[in-house]
Amino acid sequence: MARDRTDEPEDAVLREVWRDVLRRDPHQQFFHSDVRGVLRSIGPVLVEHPEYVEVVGRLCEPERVIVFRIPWTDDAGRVRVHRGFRVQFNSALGPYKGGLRFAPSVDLDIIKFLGFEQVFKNALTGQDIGGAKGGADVDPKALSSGELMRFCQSFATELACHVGAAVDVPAGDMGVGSREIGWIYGQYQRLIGYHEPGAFTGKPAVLGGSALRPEATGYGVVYFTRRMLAEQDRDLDGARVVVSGSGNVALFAMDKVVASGGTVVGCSDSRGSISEPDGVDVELLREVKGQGGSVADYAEKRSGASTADGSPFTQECDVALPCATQNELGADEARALVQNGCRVVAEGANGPVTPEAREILRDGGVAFGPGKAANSGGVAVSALEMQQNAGRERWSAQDVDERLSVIMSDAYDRVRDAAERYHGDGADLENGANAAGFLRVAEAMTSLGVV
Ligand code: NDP
Ligand code: 2IT
Repeated sequence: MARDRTDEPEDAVLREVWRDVLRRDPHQQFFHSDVRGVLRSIGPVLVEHPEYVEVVGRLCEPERVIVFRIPWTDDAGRVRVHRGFRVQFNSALGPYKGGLRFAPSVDLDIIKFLGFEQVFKNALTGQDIGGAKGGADVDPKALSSGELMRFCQSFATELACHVGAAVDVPAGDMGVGSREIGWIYGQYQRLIGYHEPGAFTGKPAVLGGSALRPEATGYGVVYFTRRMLAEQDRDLDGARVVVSGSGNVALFAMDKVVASGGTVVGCSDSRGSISEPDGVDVELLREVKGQGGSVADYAEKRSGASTADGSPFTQECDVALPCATQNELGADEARALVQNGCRVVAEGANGPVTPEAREILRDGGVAFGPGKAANSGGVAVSALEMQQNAGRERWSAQDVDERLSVIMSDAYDRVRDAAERYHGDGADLENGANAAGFLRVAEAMTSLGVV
């Protein structure tokens, strides 16, 4: 896709930016695909705001890319080495902010793609945070708890001189939860020699982690989905929902679907998918996953559940929430969703729906909520955690939930309004998210001058 000349932007400036992106890193397909989507959306914004044309080239080049070695010793005494990353993409709106991913598939392409997404996502939250992403090419599930702690400490030792409450504030992502953030923060604090809880978010509550940060992404996706359904005069009450994944985002999204009167009829993990028309028992699933089990292990305990080899999205549903990983919902799944009468697809994960699948959904009349808006609840509550840490405050779960709900609703309005303004009535939310995110970042970059 990336090298197809017919895919080039028509506008001369955007075309030059696109060619530079391809030339600099010819193999970064995830990053290319994301940049291309944004360039496609912002043309009409640049017609209204020609003063923002000059920021586009700078916006597509990360401010700083940090790649480092992570040496550590395993339980057998063997020295192991992994590669760590932090891409500090854009700091125009505030300190760099974004998660850390531990997964074998992590490489510079994935981290740049996630960092670029984060710039727009963070802008859409309305909070003053720049965009970044990081991680390491490690499989945390293959490590003992002691090994993982030592790994996190080695990772933090390298990262320490690049982060800080006013510089760059990492959080969790796939394979990194509050336990790992606690270990990373512990090593960071030891190195700097004083307390700086605002340097990391998603910490355990006892270290200053915000109430509802673990739940925030999953709850936020459902709040966003409710606004999408309301646009169609529908709601979640009685809706059949497929949620892929069964990690942090997926499980809390399932909780909120059930609390909203919906039924989770299917889910998945890295080892397979299940279907359960009468509704997944989310607490039991959480328990099984917490013990290292799979969705298939869960299904064995439930008479109404069955396992399937392929994707969870080929079964009948009204709403689909891909909450596992990138590129998990392709053309075949999109066709099945259209055929089965699905009304809304909202991305809990980053980039789970392929560009081809998005087109099929659009043509099939299925509303699509892009991740940079729909899953922004996690980073939004991270920003609330930074605020609490800075003020030495602790807000109640109810207080945070009310703020989250308002932030998601405002993000929806921002995206909807930009879609209509720049791409016409009925325009899809992806164009709106790119346009609205760009407007905020471009204004900040222009105000700062050429830096
Ligand atoms: P977790 O590591 O907690 O969970 C990931 C889930 O996805 C697991 O159930 C995992 O399976 C499953 N999975 C991984 N790879 C595949 C695959 N190839 N096919 C099917 N299932 C797979 O991560 P999170 O829930 O935190 O993150 C999920 C997504 O949400 C990611 O895209 C992340 O970037 C995004 N996100 C996360 C945020 C957060 O706050 N955590 C915020 C915004 C977005 P298994 O259980 O077998 O390991
Ligand atoms: O993709 C994401 O938005 C996250 N992993 C959360 C980032 C954060 O800083 O809370």
